[in-house]
Amino acid sequence: MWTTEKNSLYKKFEFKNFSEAFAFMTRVAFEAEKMDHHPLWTNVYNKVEIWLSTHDAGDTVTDKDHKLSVRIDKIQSA
Ligand code: H2B
Repeated sequence: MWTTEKNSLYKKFEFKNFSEAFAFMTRVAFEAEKMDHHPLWTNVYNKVEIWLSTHDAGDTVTDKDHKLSVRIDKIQSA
């Protein structure tokens, strides 16, 4: 579930291993690029943490962040 943290939408994802985590990140990267909306994220082994905010709107949460969060959830459950 996405929460609000540091003026961002935040969620932590956990996968079986690094390959699964990185495959997820690759899919998210293509989606983000399509939307011209790029996440702040970290990855350590099987964990991916994502913060979504809109820098162009003064680092606040906007509709673009909500849209990308929905797409990321779809990628995760695909
Ligand atoms: N990603 C995110 N998350 N927020 C932005 O405001 C943003 C972005 N702006 N990706 C875009 C790129 C902008 O900086 C460029 C110039 O299009």
